[in-house]
Amino acid sequence: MSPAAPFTPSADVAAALAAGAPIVALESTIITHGMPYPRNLAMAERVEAIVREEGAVPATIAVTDGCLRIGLDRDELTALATARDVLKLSRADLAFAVATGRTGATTVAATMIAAALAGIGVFATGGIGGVHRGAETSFDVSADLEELARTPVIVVCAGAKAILDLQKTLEVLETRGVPVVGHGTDELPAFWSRSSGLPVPLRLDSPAEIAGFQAARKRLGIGGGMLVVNPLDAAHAIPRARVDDWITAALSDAEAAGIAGKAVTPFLLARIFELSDGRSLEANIALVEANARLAARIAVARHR
Ligand code: PSU
Ligand code: MN
Repeated sequence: MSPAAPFTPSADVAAALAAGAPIVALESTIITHGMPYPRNLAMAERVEAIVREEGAVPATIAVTDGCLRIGLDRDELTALATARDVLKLSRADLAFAVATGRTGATTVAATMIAAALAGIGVFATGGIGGVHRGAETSFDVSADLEELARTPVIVVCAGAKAILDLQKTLEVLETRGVPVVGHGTDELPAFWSRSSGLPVPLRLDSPAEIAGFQAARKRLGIGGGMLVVNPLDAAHAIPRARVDDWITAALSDAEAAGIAGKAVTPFLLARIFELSDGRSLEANIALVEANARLAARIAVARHR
């Protein structure tokens, strides 16, 4: 990489980029703000191993001491998983962390920006941010949606997190021209649950078809990303009615505590983890692993 490159790849990622080999981007906010230590670290390491099993190279993205890193080694993942006061970076503040020499974890939006900068076209996460319940008064809409509209990366997730208003999230994605593709499903998954009661706009059942769809969008000059929604397997999924009780309780706790802005999603995830006696975390880990596997298969299919 020339000194002018705006990011620093790991040796593995640099080699894969040079060889044109399949790479899967992974985010770091899920590690620092989405799960407690030590499960966050075990999840991050397992997800990387799954991507490798499928024949792709994992690239976990973060900013460390102002350096935009694409691909982290074991020690660096450990440092991130145990660090305190890590910034949560989105489009608005990714460059702030770089300019001020800070350490920050990248959200879906910031990870997409970094992936596209490096030429990585596939990214796996748990659940994207979206339109929050009550957004008509709070105006809380995740920057992830806007990023999907503008940045050409395939994002594999288990839907938007079910703490959100999923119907409004789908409406915004449609308005902004983001395809939402159900992988093997006609129904939008609801993160910890397989079902949301909402139809998914498009459906494709294989990694090759998903890769082909994004290639066709590119040929037609249609910019922007694609959202692939992958339902969690039935063994790990939690019935929607159970989850709804935890969400309702967590939302009222957040309101009572005056939580706003970037803190909302991490607060709700942590509260639901407590209310569910850890069940939500088990489901969250299982769905991230499944999404990483599918993303790696899509990355491999793009290279065929
Ligand atoms: N998926 C998970 N856990 C998470 C996230 C995704 O399973 O914590 C993170 C992603 O980084 C996503 C962020 O971008 O939650 C959404 O935050 P917000 O609602 O503040 O935009
Ligand atoms: Mn928000």
